[in-house]
Formats: sequence, structure tokens, C-alpha cells
Amino acid sequence: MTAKTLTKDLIYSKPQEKVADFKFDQDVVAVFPDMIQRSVPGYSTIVDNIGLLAQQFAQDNSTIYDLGCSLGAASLSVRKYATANNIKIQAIDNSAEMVSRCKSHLAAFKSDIPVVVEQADVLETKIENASVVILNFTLQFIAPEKRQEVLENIYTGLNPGGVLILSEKVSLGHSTADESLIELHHEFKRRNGYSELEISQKRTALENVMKLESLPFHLNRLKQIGFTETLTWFQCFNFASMLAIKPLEN
Ligand code: GEK
Repeated sequence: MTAKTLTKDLIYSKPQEKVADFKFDQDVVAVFPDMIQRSVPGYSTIVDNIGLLAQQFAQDNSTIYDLGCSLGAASLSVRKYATANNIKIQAIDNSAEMVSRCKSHLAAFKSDIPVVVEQADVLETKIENASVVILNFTLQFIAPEKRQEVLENIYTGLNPGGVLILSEKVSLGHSTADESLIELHHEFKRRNGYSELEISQKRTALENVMKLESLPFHLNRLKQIGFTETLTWFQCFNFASMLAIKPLEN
């Protein structure tokens, strides 16, 4: 899909009397590629490099999980680059509209790597024989008190030497530095054509559904769960992607 053919995100362009909590419904699904591209700095770079990380870390005869897959961008990148033998991708999302659109989107691209797309909750997904698990901007939508359990479940299901790729919008707490990053992000959105009204209404819509944590908090939690090597391999403003490696021996 080229930028020209993307359906433009105009969801928050008109004043709304009461801005409802953000949902991944039909309206969002219809404009999702444009929305994420114009809202998340570095999105294309992150997605492309997820495929390259899968090329490095995917193990023969294992499964790659794309959790909160939306329209399957990360799965497509894995299919493009991964070279391990006999791998398969398990892509899941809890939005029925996303899953349905994701299936037709993935079917449009040929590949030898099979993908199963299912409507499921990350909280109830069993991870087994995994070498790469992708949470690309998904954990931030899960209740903070459930995140430890999600990450522990992933750790348990990863094979030794397997990796978690975790991308998140992060917060530095109430600080001048945080305000500075937020302002840079808002300027990024303005330059991508979003108005002040769109930026502020979207912010309100996300307030209750997207609770952010700091980068040190994320990295410490991953370490405490058992990942021995953790690093931030990408950051642009308050958007970061981490890599966490499960040790070869416990
Ligand atoms: C990409 N990874 O393009 N279980 C399953 N899915 C969930 C859950 C849950 N509990 N909560 C939210 N989601 C994608 C982008 S978008 C990020 C991910 C964004 C799903 C939700 O339905 C949505 O599709 C996705 O997580 C988050 O690489 O829009 O900023």
C-alpha cells in the first residue's frame, strides 16, 4: 500500500461534545495505516527492523508471535526477512474488526511462512516454542497491573536464546524533560497534518486506555523477570523499542 492510497484519519477532526475512550473499532481500522504512520515517530523504521531482528533471532522449527498485530505490519516484515527453517507466525488481536481486515491484508502478500491470525486476548494467549515475540505498541493498552503477568507468560514460552521485541510510548513522569518530548511529538503530528483539535481530542480519548511507564521501569521489569540482556534499540522522542533476550541457560 502506498502513502497515496491510505484512507485519511479524520476521526478527531470535528469538535466532539464528549470525547469517548479510544477503541479499535471499524472507524479506526479503516484509517489505521494512515493513523499510525502520522502518529508514531519512527513507526516504519521500527516495523522494518522487527523483520531484521527476526532474521537474526528466529530459530528453526519455532513460532513467532505478533501480539496485538493490528493489520499485520510486523508479521509482514518478519515474512519479508526471516530465513530460519520451518517457522510459523501466530498473530493475535482482540479487536474483531482488526482481525478480519488483517486476514485479508496478509492474504494479499505471498510468502512461504504460514501465518495464523486469531481474535484473542494477549492475557489469555499461551506462548509455546517461541523464538521471537513481538509486542509492537500493544502492552501500553493492557492494564498496568496485568503487564507483569503478560511478560512472565512470554518469558516462560520463549525458548532459550529467544527474544521479546517490546515497543512502547514511554513517559518520564511529570517533568520538564517529559513535557519537552511531548511537545516534540505534538509538533511531529502537526507537521503530519493533524490540527490542534485533533491532537487534543485524541489525547483525551487515550487518557484512560493508554497508561504509560518509563523506559527504566520497563527495562528493570524485564530484567527482574529473567531476561539477561535488555536494551533500547530504537528511540524517537517518547517512542521506544526494546529488545530483551532470554538466556541460553537458566
Ligand atoms: C503494528 N502491532 O502495526 N489483546 C490483544 N490485542 C490487544 C489487546 C489485548 N488485550 N489490547 C489491545 N490490543 C501493531 C500496532 S496497535 C498500537 C498495534 C496503536 C490490540 C488493539 O486491538 C490494536 O490493534 C493493537 O493492540 C495496538 O505493528 O494503535 O498505537
